[in-house]
Amino acid sequence: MPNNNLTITPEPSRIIGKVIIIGSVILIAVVVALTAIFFWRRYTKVASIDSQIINEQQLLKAEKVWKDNLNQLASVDKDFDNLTDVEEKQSGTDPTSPDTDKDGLLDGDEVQIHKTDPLKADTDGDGIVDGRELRDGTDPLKK
Ligand SMILES: [Ca+2]
Ligand SMILES: [Ca+2]
Ligand SMILES: [Ca+2]
Ligand SMILES: [Ca+2]
Repeated sequence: MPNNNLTITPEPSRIIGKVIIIGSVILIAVVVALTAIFFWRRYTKVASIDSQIINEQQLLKAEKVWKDNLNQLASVDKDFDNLTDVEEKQSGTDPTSPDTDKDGLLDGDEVQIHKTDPLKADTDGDGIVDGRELRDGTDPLKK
């Protein structure tokens, strides 16, 4: 009677061969997985740095726009009297009136050219308003 068990039961060398194959498959899988994790981490790190740079650029852009707006706001002269709204606030004049004290001289001309008081129609108090003095050739700063 032939021994069928011999053909069914794997030889010890075959078992070892199978173990080696399974072992190397597991090893390869682990190596592939580790490599994948390594590259994934590296990629996500690079991506997060990229997004940080983009955020910084956006921030710089926003800051520039804000500064431009601020500069534009500072250079606005609503009433065209040669004083910007910001300068009018500093000198106390009305940014919506080109001649706050109604003496015939523009606020900007009083501050920058004639050195007269843009808030006083008659800077030197002699009874003649600044605009009239300049037209008459008298000094609006001296009585
Ligand atoms: Ca003005
Ligand atoms: Ca004036
Ligand atoms: Ca004046
Ligand atoms: Ca005067």
